[in-house]
Amino acid sequence: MILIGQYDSSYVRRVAIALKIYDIPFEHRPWSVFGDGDQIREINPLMRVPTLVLEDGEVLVDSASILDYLDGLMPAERRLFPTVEPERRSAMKVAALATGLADKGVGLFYELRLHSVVSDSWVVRLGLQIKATLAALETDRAGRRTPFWFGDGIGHGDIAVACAWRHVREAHPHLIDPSMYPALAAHCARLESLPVFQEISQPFIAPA
Ligand SMILES: N[C@@H](CCC(=O)N[C@@H](CS)C(=O)NCC(=O)O)C(=O)O
Repeated sequence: MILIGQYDSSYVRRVAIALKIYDIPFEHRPWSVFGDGDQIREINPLMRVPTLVLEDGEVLVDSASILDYLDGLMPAERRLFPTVEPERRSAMKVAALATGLADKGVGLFYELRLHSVVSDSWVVRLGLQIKATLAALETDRAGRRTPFWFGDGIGHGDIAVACAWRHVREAHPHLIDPSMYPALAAHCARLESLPVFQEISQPFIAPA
């Protein structure tokens, strides 16, 4: 398998971390969506990362579909989402909030960086969405005592939250006061200390 995209993308990072946890070998092509956009478009018409090229040449796009495919390669007991309800829907909700948070963070970055006339109302809305989502995640995490979100083992929700938290904070250093989200900050710090998070890591680089 070939994973395309840089690890400063929270979506690419969470796919790479899952690949590592699943012990699935892959080649990494750290192409930039801007600098290497033409190359990416030849493989993925959306010009987005992550893009995963499979052994048979099939190209998978979008982190949720990619992870769903990878989960299907694993026996139920190794999957990073629970396979039974209601645990599955709870974990998917946390992961969806985290990826939605990442979407808002990326959207805010593009709005501020790429638009010659920035929409103030859109920027305000994105900021509200980011902070409200962080507050919801904080409340949920603060009510739990387990080392990971849903118990003793890492899951997709944990990974998605930690990747989105880091990306949003690095892309928007003045937007978030981490002291307002102590449970979330501690959760993400614990994950960042894991060897797999240290290996699959790249500080945010603003596109030129
Ligand atoms: N929903 C997508 C979002 C991926 C995404 O937005 N990736 C960004 C990089 S962080 C990207 O490719 N941006 C370029 C673009 O959208 O043109 C996923 O989960 O994979």
